[in-house]
Formats: sequence, structure tokens, C-alpha cells
Amino acid sequence: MAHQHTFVMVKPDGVRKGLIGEVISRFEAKGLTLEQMRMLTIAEEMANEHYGEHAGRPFFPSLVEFITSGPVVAMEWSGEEAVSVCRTIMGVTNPVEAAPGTIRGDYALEIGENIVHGSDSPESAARELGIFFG
Ligand code: IDP
Ligand code: MG
Repeated sequence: MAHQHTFVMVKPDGVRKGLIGEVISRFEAKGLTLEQMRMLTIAEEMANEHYGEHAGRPFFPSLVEFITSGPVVAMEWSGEEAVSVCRTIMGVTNPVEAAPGTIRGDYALEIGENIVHGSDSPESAARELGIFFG
């Protein structure tokens, strides 16, 4: 067990659906600590960097188009095992398979518009926090 920091983002669909408060509430209710938060519209260059691991995948162009399509809310959260705890609260990538009670399970139906992003490892968290808060 380790105290960790992680990067979480309400994606443009989450902002458009009015879910910023709902997303924040779930992480707060769990006992995680909100360390930093900023609202911004991601430029294409930043999207390419953030999603660099997916460059070359068939869905990459639509992923970049979507994530740059409107404002997002970028956040740093900390707490015990924060990386995996945040991923559990979010639910699995495909909302069709995400469990009820998770953010994606409760508020999304399409894989390309799944409300939230969360770092998948402490290494990814450090990289992504650097992109958005460095
Ligand atoms: P994650 O967001 O759960 O970490 P990743 O595999 O890192 O999932 O994919 C990044 C984002 O790309 C996903 O949240 C989803 O919106 C989108 N995505 C992933 N796989 C697909 C796909 O097969 N088709 C369309 N979009 C996808
Ligand atoms: Mg990912």
C-alpha cells in the first residue's frame, strides 16, 4: 500500500452533461484529496502528447478530435493507492461493460465518450500531471 498522486480529467462529454460536480463528489466521498484543478480546452499538440501511447491506433484521430472538442477539468488527486482507487471509481474503459455504481457505468454508453480519464499507473500519473500541471 502506498500514498499516491494521480491525474483525473472530466472529458468534454462530462462537462457538456453537467457532471463536473458529480465526478468530484465521488472522489471526495471516497476520502481522496483534491490537490490541484484547472479548466481548459486541450490543444491538438497537447492531446497528441497526452494520448501518445495510442498514436497509430484506428481510433486515435477521433480520440484527439473528441478530447479537443470542448473544455475539460483536469485534476490531481492524492490518497492511499490513489491510482487504482480512482480507476475503480471510474469503471472499465467500455461503458457498456462498466459496473453500475461506477462513473462510466452510471453515465455513459459509448467507449469514445466515457466521461472521465484516469492515469493507469504511478508512472503515467507522473507523466500526465507533468503535462497538465508541470
Ligand atoms: P482508459 O481511458 O480506460 O485508460 P485507454 O485504453 O487508455 O482507456 O483508451 C483511452 C481512451 O480512448 C478511452 O477512454 C476511450 O475513450 C478511447 N478508446 C479506447 N479504446 C477505444 C476503441 O476501441 N474505440 C474507440 N475509442 C476507444
Ligand atoms: Mg488510459
